[in-house]
Amino acid sequence: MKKIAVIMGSDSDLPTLEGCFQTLKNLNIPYEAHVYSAHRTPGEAARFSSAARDNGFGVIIAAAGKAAHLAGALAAQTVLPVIGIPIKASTLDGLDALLSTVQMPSGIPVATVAIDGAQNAALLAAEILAVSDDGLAAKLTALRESQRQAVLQKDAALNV
Ligand code: RP5
Repeated sequence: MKKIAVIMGSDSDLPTLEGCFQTLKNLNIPYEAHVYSAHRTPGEAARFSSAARDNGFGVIIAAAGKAAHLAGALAAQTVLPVIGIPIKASTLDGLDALLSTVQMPSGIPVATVAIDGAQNAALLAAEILAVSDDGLAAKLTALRESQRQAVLQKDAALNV
């Protein structure tokens, strides 16, 4: 199975990514996590991304706050799908990072999840890998069913 890269702009983003790591672990998807900043370590970020496909990665998840250029900077170096997680890290409550991540100019796409949407980033990355992995697709289908059952139980509990 291809690996997923989880790149964060700072180790201060790490707590927000817990849901991403946990979801990847639950699905038994191999991943690597790194701290590379688009601003502070632009060379390392570019080198990682340009080599990621040859190094066995299938998707890159990029989490960053404030003027969050990381996802776009990584996407510029690869044709692997890049998923951006805007991190709530400033007085602007993550709206700065959301706009910086989602408003990519034409030609270099970044699939952007919600502010702090770490779990959805992992699930979207898994769905991308599952296009060519029936076993992973079955796990994701089972997860959807467990979510459905959980909601139905909550519904039933309202009317006892
Ligand atoms: C971004 O700036 C990082 O992704 C982080 O969300 C934010 C603050 O970084 P630190 O100053 O905490 O290192 O680059």
